[in-house]
Amino acid sequence: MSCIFCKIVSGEIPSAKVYEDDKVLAFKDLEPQAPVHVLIIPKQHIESMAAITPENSAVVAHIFEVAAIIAKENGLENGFRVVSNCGESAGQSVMHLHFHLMGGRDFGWPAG
Ligand code: DGP
Repeated sequence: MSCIFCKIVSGEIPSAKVYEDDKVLAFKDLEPQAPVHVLIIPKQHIESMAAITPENSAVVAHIFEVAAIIAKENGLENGFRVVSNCGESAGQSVMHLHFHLMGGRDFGWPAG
């Protein structure tokens, strides 16, 4: 298994966990871009948003439920951003589906 996020799921690589259940893991990003920057990932290896199908999409809905919980726990009442970079042009660097939950500062739009 070469996927670094699969290694974080298995515990082979340590992470600062903020949420875990049987389907999903959330942990602090190593290179935070905001005061709160958490990565929320499915435990199952899915390469990216481009690999979402009717068979595996339920975990995405669950990830958004978890995002709302984490945002509340971190006091992000003023707002937060959830981003999933998909593919090379979007800057995806880890090929395991993940959602960046960022908050604690103002964000510009459009991003990038
Ligand atoms: P992206 O560029 O959208 O694929 O985001 C990947 C993010 O993953 C990037 O913000 C840095 C983070 N990251 C990479 N390796 C590790 C790691 O080993 N641990 C943690 N906590 N974050 C990592």
